[in-house]
Amino acid sequence: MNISKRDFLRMSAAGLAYMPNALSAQTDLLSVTARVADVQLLPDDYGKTQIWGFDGIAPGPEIRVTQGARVKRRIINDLPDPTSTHWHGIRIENAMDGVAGLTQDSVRPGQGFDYDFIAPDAGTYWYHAHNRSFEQVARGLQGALIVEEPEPIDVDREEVLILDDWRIDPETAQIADTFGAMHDLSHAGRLGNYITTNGTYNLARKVKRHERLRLRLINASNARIFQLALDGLEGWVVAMDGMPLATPRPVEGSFLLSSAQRVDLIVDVTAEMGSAGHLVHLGGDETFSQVAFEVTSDGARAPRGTPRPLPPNAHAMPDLANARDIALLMEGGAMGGMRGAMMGGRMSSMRDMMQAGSFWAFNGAVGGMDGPPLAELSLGETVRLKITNDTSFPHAMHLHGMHFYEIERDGSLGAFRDTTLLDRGEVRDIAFVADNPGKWLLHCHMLSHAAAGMMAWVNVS
Ligand SMILES: [Cu+2]
Repeated sequence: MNISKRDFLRMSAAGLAYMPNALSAQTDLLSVTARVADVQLLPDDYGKTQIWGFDGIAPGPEIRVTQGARVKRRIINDLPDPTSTHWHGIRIENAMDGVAGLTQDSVRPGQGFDYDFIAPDAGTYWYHAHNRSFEQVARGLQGALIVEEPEPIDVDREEVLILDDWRIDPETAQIADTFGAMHDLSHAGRLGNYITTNGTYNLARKVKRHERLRLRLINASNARIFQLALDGLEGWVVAMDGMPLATPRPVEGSFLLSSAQRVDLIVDVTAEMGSAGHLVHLGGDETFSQVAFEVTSDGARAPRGTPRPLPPNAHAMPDLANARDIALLMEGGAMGGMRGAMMGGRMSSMRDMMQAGSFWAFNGAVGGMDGPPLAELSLGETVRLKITNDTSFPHAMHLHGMHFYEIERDGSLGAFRDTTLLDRGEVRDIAFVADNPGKWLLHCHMLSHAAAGMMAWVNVS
């Protein structure tokens, strides 16, 4: 794909003029440099892989603050392409949301952007590139953003586990340069052929029997829906997308974690001394150890039973009785039967859409950031959004700036999330209080889908 004329104009606009690395000594801002690097991503008998990473690693450096503290980072762009950085799941002020083309200009090579915001909610979040994200995230531009509770949680230790998949050419050990491939745009997105946790394929940790761990799982992949289970670990879900559950829920069987979703588990090691517990990834007919927890010593403590819930994050509750109803119909893609949609203000055939690299429509129009908002929302009002997935693929819909409740079939409030997974044909209502002013993206987090039309935004004022 070429840089659009509009992006080119943005890139040529005057910005902060300084050289990478030159200014970081003159400021109290910590800097992170997005840059190209060669890393040992594959097993040792393969060569190194060139990635794009924050500080040259993938995942990037973990950013960790206490609830209510400021996150201040200068992100320096030492990449060949413009970029921006999104802080996924944070109730952030709009100007810091990092969406190139909506909340800020893209940051061109050799320049930087100073992000400075408060992290109001404890939980597991992440940061990632948000310009040509279907390419830049696939190249490695992502990392964990952890907001700790003010008081320590009753666990022995915690592990941040960033699940990712990569599309690698095994002959060259390089990331396959197939960004924006038609098949990915129109089918299930860019799925990889090499799965990692924290940048390695065989992550293992030594643990004690009966040790209690908090596992912070982050799915940083472009499109993969991980089906996960526990083996030799007794676990409870204590938070989803950063937000605590009122009552920890035992992990029974498997659970799904879509692109961009997070789950916090508290697990007790039940595997025997000398064996291992596993976070298990179920892939088709096979199961894999995503992470191994090798029991190398006997803990002194016995099993502790159901953990206490994490302290809640304070949020406004939706007023469903007075909610504004908005519908979002998702159509298109391969085997979707859509014949055409509005594109650039004109009714276009699927063939014309394909030639423009667009395959999907929201409410009959190819989505993007250039058109009008899906809705103009009044600050503080409750929105009830009915999302209908009338396509042949699952989609992971992400709202920026505000968490939402999934509405259960009986009308009650379900999970409080920032990314909701809709299976093919599924209809789901979500509800949120529009209490954060600004322009907020609502898009599929299968990043190839977002690039191909599954994108909208709302304006809260
Ligand atoms: Cu999608």
